[in-house]
Amino acid sequence: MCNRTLNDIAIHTINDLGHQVIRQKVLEVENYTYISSNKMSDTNGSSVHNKIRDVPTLWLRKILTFINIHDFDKDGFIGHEDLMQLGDKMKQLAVTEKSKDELRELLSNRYKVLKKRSEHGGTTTMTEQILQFWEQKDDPVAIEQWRKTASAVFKILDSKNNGSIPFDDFVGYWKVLGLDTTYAQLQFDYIDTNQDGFIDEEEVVNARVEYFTNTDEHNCNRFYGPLVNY
Ligand SMILES: [Ca+2]
Ligand SMILES: [Ca+2]
Repeated sequence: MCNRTLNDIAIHTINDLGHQVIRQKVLEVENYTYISSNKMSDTNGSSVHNKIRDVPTLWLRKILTFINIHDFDKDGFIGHEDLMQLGDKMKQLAVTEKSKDELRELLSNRYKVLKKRSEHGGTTTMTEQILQFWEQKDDPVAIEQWRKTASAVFKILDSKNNGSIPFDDFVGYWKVLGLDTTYAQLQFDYIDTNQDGFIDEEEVVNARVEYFTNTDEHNCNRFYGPLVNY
């Protein structure tokens, strides 16, 4: 059963710059749809049009939220500079040697992915990043990578190195990401599927992967906080 309160939450904390960027980028997405649908002679054009038109609204808001909170320099997409800033923020959480190693590994892997993309023409706009998520959600290789990332995030947050995260450690993650922690307990309870009051690695991995792969309009997963509105 979906928690109604979670479902009703809209984002309040997004700053003006963030909001402007989101609005502008969503306009770009819509514009992209329009241009593509008018290029019917272009075989790729019509398939791109279908893809964007089919993207469910709630899923799109989840992805926009993910991109927005990681787009620290507010240029509209997640790039190298954002990765560096994420590393700086996550450093506050990585207290054990094990979690410091995990953070280095996580950043190095993400850096490689970004570098590889930029060498192949790269993902350089929000529209492209959204479409990429849309394709990846059905790609077992991408999903496996998401699992690995979630597992690394879990190990970074596991400050006592005992395979179990209490609410305090989870809320620390939301704080460094700059999320409104008012709703952190609701999401913590969502992740804690066996309801033992702690979140373990499997629960975190499942919740993070579900965030990206579940396209249901009633999905209550708010792994990255309240969703942006546009
Ligand atoms: Ca950026
Ligand atoms: Ca649990």
